[in-house]
Amino acid sequence: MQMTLRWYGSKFDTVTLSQIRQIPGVTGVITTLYDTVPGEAWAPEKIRALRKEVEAAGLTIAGIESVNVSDAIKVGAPERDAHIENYIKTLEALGREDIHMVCYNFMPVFDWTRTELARKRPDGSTVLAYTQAAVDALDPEEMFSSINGDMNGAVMPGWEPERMAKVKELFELYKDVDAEKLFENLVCFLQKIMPVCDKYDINMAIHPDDPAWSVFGLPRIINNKENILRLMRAVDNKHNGVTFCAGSYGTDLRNDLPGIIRALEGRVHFAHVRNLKFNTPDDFEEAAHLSSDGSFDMYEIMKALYETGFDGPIRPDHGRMIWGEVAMPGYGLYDRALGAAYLNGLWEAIDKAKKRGI
Ligand code: DNO
Repeated sequence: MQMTLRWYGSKFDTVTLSQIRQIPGVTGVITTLYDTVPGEAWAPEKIRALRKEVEAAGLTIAGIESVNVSDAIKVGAPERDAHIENYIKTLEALGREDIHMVCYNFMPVFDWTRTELARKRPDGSTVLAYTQAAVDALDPEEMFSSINGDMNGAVMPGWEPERMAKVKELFELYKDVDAEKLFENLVCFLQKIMPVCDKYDINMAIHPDDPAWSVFGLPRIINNKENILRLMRAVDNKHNGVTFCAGSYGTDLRNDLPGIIRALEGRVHFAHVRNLKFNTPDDFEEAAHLSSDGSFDMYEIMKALYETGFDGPIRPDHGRMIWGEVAMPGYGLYDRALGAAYLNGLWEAIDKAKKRGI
């Protein structure tokens, strides 16, 4: 595996490449061209410039998170074919720059949903949190304004103000799209892009729905072992793979996280490893990465990755806001650096124990 950190680019991130370079064991970044519009093709020269900037800092681009899929592709609107053509052009351009992993999601309207961006924990840190009661009490627009104030001046991916201004239109677009239709549209998208992925050896890695159930009545299709395996079978190509995200599959306590990893052997191309602390099954907060701080066994998660031969990029995920840092919620430097060091420690211990036959 390659330990990485997500980095939003020098224009948008408070964390710098030189800081990332100093986290022990972190050798790459997961990044994106943040100011692109889903449906448009990425300019090859911008990808090249980004790559040069990252390499000049002594790091590599270990993958892209995300090349976003447009709503037209998700709902199967008339512009779908043109948007898929553009997606293919983007993949070609990434392949030519030697980038071989692309994370994306197929969630309708919202990328991920949290109801609080700065819930205070007993140790004084603040974290992202979700409580179903808050979702049930608000409509999507109200929810956006209620969390907008907590963004520390950052624009959160999936919650861009321009997008939220169109929230009603977006809901309208999805009104006839049920889970089956969404799944069909996803399969159609993947079938069309597989040839370019085969040509450039690009691993597509679908991010699960977060949380793993329907919010505001919108369909969710990538939320448990059965559904993700159905997608793997529907487009049975190694390049049709998965982002294993512990914090997203883990929102549903019925999901056995190491079991999902093992069932997906050979198809996990990217891993987001983080911990959640459940107060009730409907209320959770994003804890420190350490097993004992939350509800998941991080050792078992890392062991399942190790034992299934996972060799893609991995990253610590949303960190707590600690030590007075002001950054995009979930994406500060300090707690993610602690997370990377901890996950590297688990990996080293698992690796050595295996090699010594312990
Ligand atoms: C949240 C992230 C998601 C993820 C996308 C992938 O912090 O895990 O926004 O990047 O769903 O397309």
